[in-house]
Amino acid sequence: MAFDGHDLNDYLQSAINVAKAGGELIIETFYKEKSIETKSSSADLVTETDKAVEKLIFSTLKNKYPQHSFIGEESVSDGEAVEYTDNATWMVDPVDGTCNFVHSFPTVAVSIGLTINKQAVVGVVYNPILNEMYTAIKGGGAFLNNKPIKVSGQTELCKSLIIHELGSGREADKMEINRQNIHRVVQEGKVHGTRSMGSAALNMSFVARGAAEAYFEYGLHCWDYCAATIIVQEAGGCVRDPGGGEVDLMARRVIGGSSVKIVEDISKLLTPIEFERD
Ligand code: LIP
Repeated sequence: MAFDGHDLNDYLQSAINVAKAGGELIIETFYKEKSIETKSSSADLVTETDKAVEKLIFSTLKNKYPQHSFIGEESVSDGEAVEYTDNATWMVDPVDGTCNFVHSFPTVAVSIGLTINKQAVVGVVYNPILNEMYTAIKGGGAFLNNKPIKVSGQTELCKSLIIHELGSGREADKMEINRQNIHRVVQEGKVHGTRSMGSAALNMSFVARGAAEAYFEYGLHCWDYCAATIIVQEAGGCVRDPGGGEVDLMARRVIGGSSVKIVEDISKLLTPIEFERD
């Protein structure tokens, strides 16, 4: 599949290969004791494995695509600037769900997305522990372990299962708005239930596979939702900025759902939580 002169199939295959290699490192260390450091808050964690997986992914993809740009969770934490342009840009979260990884809770994923002209066009979300590989390229459909997936298509909020996250920030005012948002979605939306898996990439992939109707979060980063954005879109779902309009990968907020109606109905119930852009 070509996009603006780029061979998306080649990029997808490279992302799949390197996600599997990164996944091997996660599997090796998953049940071992980890050395943990904290970043922006006591709940924002990083381990040696996060760093090793990002290093592996970056060195492999930079070697193959030296003209491309790269944004990675751990590189940015180490002070690298986020440079987001129209250039082909890889957005990498080596271990999405680091807190889960630390606790050997099996929803963790290597998340590798690619944007061209600021649009997500390739997405790989790989959970090596459960051996689930979600993939998509623009115009090519979405897959779980090579089998096509699609969203549930549900349009009624009162028949929906909703995923949300507390996030890793611990500022009291933001946590309070988050709590009120969830409360409103449950009470006013009369939803079937809510879930939190601790990984934005997997949360969105669950919407893509039709296992939940929507996911929203404020405060996450571009590397958490870039790959899964194209996966949900290619599964027939809708991904937007919860403030309205197209999804904005730098806005640190996202809502993805099984239908435009579900996304709009939930968005109306949400009070925005402000974060500095990526
Ligand atoms: C995590 C996200 C999750 C969010 C956490 C964190 P990490 O990514 O996937 O949805 O709630 O705050 O950002 O830090 O484990 O890669």
